Amino acid sequence: MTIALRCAVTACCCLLSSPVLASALAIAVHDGAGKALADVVLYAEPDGAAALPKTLKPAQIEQRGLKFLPLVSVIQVGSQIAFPNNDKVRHHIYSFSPAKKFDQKLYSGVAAAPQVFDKAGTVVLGCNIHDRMIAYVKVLDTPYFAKSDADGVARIELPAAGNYTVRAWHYRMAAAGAGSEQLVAVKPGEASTAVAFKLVLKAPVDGDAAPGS
Ligand SMILES: [Cu+2]
Repeated sequence: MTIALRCAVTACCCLLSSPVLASALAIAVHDGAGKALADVVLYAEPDGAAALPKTLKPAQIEQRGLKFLPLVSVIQVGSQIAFPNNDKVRHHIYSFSPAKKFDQKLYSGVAAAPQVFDKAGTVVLGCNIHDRMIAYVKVLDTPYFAKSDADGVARIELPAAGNYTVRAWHYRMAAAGAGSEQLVAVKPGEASTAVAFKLVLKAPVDGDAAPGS
């Protein structure tokens, strides 16, 4: 190892081992009846005009058993999603959503090119052949996001303490605004700040909402 390289490695290790006061949001989401709510997209935007870092991770939505998996995806603007078809039948994916319109004609396997989602918004995916197939993609400007698990719990790691606007989104939410947004003050030295959301949902329609509606 050259001296220059050794110095670089040592400096790097020092940076990694220096005490970093991590901040995070520990979020719990329930529906109007108090039941834990999974598949809620939660995201935080810091107050002020600080530039948001891009941490683009390629994602995928597979098709299996005539379903899109996962049902709900959350990505930062500019991210790519691949659409591997793991069914024996072909699918024809489309979106009419203004944030991302596309039409991927009938294909099998991994023949579909990944799509880049370059505008913030909500994208609803459907399949032209199988009407009941539906998936939701939430495309966000912020890299600070998470999705609630089966216990209605999510954790968002933050770069620093400060004031954040935290929002919750569910595909069956009655309306944005009502209880879906809060201002949260994250104090320095507080490892995790608890946030609770209660979202009022519309009743599920049989087969859920039609894609593109
Ligand atoms: Cu299909």
